[in-house]
Amino acid sequence: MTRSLRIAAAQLGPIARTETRAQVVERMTALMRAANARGAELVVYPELALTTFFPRWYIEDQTEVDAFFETEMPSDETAPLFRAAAELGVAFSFGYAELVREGEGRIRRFNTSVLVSSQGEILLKYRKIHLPGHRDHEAWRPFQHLEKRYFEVGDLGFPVADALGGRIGSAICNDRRWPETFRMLGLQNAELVLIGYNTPQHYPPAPEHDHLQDFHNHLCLQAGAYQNGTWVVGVAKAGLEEGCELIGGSCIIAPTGEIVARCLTRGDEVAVADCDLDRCREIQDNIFSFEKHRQPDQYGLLVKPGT
Ligand code: CDT
Repeated sequence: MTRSLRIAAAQLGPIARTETRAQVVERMTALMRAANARGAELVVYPELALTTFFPRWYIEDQTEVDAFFETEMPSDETAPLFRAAAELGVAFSFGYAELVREGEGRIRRFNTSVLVSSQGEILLKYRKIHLPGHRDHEAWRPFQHLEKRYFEVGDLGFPVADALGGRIGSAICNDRRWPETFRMLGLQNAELVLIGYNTPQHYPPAPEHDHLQDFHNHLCLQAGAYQNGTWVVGVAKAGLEEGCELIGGSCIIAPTGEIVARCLTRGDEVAVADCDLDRCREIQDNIFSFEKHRQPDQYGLLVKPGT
């Protein structure tokens, strides 16, 4: 039996602050239908897909911040996406801001992504571990990047799920820049890694790298794929969003590190590819056979606290 999965990277163009979740879900559903018309069995959306990228603003009123978070999934507003998936028989993955109420009034907030079966079952949940940016308002910046303020570091580790005929892991945006993310998934024999992102073209701390943002995006995604012999799907929220230009470049990458499909615009767009999960073996059994060639005894520094 073939283990080929037809996957769509469903890139979203900009989402305005005034845009409702219902409007965004309508756009996402249209992309799902377009992907399904091309035979896709899995549709992958970006990080924080349901709203504008709110960490760009310093917001003092916590109630206003919490309005960007979801307290349940599915919710009334996201239900149409789940219904469309059931109707079309496609699985999907997307990111959202997750607010969890625990005992004694404790509230926790995470930058989360889920992989959902066509029947609405959550197959995999991941909470972002590498939170970029800063915690306090920094007036010198043209826009803020307050993920360290609004989210806690994810508490679920780097899980994988045996689903859709393969082994699937997730990461979120800045996670892709860290080889440890991919290696944690690679060590669990991941065959497919789903990654949504919101990456500004302008990087205020080192603007001399602005022209390299698209290059660095693909550099990390392609290296992660090759060095772990896994398929990678990277999906952007792209375009000029509330005055902040976000890169696009959503793509599907083979275990050899080659980009096999990619979006060409910075708007709503799907890119589709057939991903034969058995191709992971070409890399995982040979050049990057961990069993044969890794030297973990020599890597102690990697896990020494404080390094
Ligand atoms: N969303 C996210 O993680 N974005 C970061 C922006 C650069 S760090 C401020 C990224 O790594 O793409």
